[in-house]
Amino acid sequence: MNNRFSNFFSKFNFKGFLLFIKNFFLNNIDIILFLILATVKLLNFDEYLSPYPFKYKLVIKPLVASIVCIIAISFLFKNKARTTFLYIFDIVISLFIIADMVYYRYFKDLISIGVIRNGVMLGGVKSSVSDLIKLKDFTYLLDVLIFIPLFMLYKKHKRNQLSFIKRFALFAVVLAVSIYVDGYQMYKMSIDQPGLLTTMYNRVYISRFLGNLDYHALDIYNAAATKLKSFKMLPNDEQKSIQTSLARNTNLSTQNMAGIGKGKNLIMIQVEALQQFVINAKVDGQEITPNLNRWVNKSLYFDNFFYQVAAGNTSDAEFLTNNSLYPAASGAAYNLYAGNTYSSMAKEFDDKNYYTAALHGYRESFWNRNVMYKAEKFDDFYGEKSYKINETVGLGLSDKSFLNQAMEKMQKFSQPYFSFLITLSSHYPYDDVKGYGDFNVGDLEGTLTGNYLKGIHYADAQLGTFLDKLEKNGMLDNSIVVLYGDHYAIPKDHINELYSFEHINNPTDLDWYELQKVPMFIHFPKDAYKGVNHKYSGQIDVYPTVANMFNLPKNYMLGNDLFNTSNKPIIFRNGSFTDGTTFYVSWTNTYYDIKSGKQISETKDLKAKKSQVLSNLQYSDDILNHNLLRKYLRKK
Ligand code: GP9
Ligand code: MN
Repeated sequence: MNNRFSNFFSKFNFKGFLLFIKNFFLNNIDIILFLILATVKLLNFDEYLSPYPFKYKLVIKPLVASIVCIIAISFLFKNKARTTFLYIFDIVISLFIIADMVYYRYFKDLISIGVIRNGVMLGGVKSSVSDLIKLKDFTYLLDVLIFIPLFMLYKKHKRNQLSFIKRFALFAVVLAVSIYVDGYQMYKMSIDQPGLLTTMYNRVYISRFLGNLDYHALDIYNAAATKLKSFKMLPNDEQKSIQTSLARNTNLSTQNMAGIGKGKNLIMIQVEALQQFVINAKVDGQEITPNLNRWVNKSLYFDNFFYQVAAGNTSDAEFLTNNSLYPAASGAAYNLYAGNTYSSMAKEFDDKNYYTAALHGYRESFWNRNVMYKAEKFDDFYGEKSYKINETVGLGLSDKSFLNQAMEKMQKFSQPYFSFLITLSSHYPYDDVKGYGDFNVGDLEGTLTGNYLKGIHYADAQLGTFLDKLEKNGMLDNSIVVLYGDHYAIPKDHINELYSFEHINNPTDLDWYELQKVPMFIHFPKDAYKGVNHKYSGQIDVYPTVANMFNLPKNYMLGNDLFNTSNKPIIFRNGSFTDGTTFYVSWTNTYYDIKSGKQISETKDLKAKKSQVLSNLQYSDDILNHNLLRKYLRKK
């Protein structure tokens, strides 16, 4: 054994090996240094974002792969240009990190193309930008400064220059391997967090688990893909049909409830995960939502009102009720189209000299709200930073404290005002049962549905107190209240709990869809117009209905005024629809007769309806992708 080793070593040309290593190192210091420095900086920033002990293993693969992608591209350049390219990219990475760090300090989020495009860098930041930039942030630029002399020297250093073919081959191989590794990590995330890479709703999460470079690459890709769609010219006849469709509420034959809100305040409340099955329902002999039941009875209640959200979830609900346009075909409109022009509810109220404010107790940048509310022309957005975080229940500030503090703010609002409030505590997975307080859910104890009932019972109590206070202090004498749920509470993977709670045996897709309602009621001063309206309706119809009551322009809405239209299809983003008589379920291409619950075959009329539904969705996509409202509003 020993002589085999001694033979090996005697033959092995140790000197030659050392020379090879020395030359390799001298010829590639720029790449080696870039790889080390970029990895250290990006890992360090990742650790800064991690709320608990940082595990580099969770991010090292995509993070290094993204850096190697850049190194692969550098092989396309000759030596000197390669060194300059890597040096510049080292500066770019440092600037990304510093900018994200400053933005994160205030918004607890990362900068995006949308943020930059809408100039909402630190808009509304109470402290000046300088307070947010810390000296230590510039350590991320230290290497850039220290290596200037080395960089200048190294560029002059004689290195053997690979031919273009060899450099291209290196580029191709290294890029392919790094994209494979990085792409696989992104694929895994897209499985683990469906929709996240297209909606980008949790930018911090993407950066933490893919690395900051991948996050910015994905953000730029999504923004570019959306922009590209806008270059496709729309034929004139299509633009005409879009405008006709948008103006569907301008020449209606009736004018019921027109102008009854003139000069009054509008208080619109979006309730987190308020699904309709809890209204007037009981668990273990107790009412789940006693307060909302009481207010439903004092209001005009729409008991066949559907949520129409898609990947944008809560933000889609807001988008639908504030703009009467459909959610994005994929991704979240609040992220993808925050640079668009809208004829939003806040804008039109603004034009009527209303004070308009959005109020929500969670991070300002979550769902890109701080950017989107600017695009929707809200005068103010009172996000998390505007409240004393003196009590948390569920995801953040408790509904109790949020609604109390919101009330204090509203009392100071100049009238008339449009206040849009979004609650938070009853948020999936409803696990803050301690915070929700005691509420006996019988044998549902410990189940998701049971915890949800506790959560919504808690939210109901806070909403009851809030509405009662508004009534008591006279604020409702001159205000109309619209309250609705944002989306489902019980997800599909727990739907059997809901079927059993509702005593539904052998459920069909129709049963599932009929449960996808959220309550919506409109309260008028002195409890006027109270009653139940069974009309099939959806979140997209809120704005036209409000516009009619408050004499707002109604030229750019795809929803229908519920007081002056009927039998209009309620359209869902996946192409399903209902008109109150028939339900079409797109994923099985099946029609149901709602009364009998039976499947029915497609008729000519139903086929025509289905194609009209798809046109409506296409119109909405074209409006967003081509930012058509900017064009139409400019022409006005
Ligand atoms: C966060 C809250 C929840 O601000 O609106 O959003 P969701 O997770 O329900 O879409
Ligand atoms: Mn929600």
